[in-house]
Amino acid sequence: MTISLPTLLNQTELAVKEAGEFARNAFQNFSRQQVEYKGKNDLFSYVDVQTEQLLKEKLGTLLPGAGFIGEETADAQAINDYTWIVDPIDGTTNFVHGIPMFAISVALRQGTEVVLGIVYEVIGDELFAAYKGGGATLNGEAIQVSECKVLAESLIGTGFPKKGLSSLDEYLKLVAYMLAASHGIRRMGSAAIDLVYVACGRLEGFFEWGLNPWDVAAGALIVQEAGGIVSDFKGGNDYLFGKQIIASNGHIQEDLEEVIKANERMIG
Ligand code: 2AM
Ligand code: CA
Repeated sequence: MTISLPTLLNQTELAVKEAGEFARNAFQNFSRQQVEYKGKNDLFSYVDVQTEQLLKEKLGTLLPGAGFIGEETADAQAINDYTWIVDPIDGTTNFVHGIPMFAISVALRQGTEVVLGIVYEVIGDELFAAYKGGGATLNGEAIQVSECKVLAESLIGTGFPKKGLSSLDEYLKLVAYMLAASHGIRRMGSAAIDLVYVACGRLEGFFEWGLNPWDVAAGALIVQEAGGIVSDFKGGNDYLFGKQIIASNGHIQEDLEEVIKANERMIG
């Protein structure tokens, strides 16, 4: 199957915007009584499920036969030559608390390579997009990572561990170090948004562990296409399924790796 990535990206953007419209309306009418739990601190609602359903239907028509890995879809193992990797709402905890910072994340994987990615920050109406080799855009305008060269002048995104809090002490040591070594830390509550903020130069770097492929697949490609670097904690490429990710403008990548390596017990 031969596809044109720029054409497919345009079509995917339309599908994502339509799903965004649904999520935006749902956000404006949402009540905390509608929250459900997959586990402790693991929230979701009908909005996650229905947004994913909407996307699944639309994306299915764009690329018949493609696999689909979505956060909410239980039988999600249908990996194919082409596979969609979808988080219908990244930042669900923000969503259910009425914090307007959440995103729809859609990536397309061909074989083992992510070739297309969209992160749509719904309430801010900011659509970040990239396809392999085509650069990265925000609402259609080209974006680049920041030119800042030193950690001391960098703003760093991260997320706090939610489950398996056994490594919390190590994590807090890392945060304490990073706070002193940089301009500060931001915790957006959406890894997809953290990543695209690196891509457009609002953040210099980002690190987190315990994330799933649907949280990072699209954002990681967008960072790379904006001139940045993405790796696992050891500097390798296992950031999609490996549950460890560092992303940066490239200039501070080694600094971030060094700092995280120094917390070796944590990265295991
Ligand atoms: P979500 O909103 O789609 O659940 C916040 O630091 C990031 O961690 C978000 O991308 C969030 O994705 C993700 N996240 C939230 N709960 C999680 C959990 N229980 N396990 C792994 N990742 C989680
Ligand atoms: Ca989600």
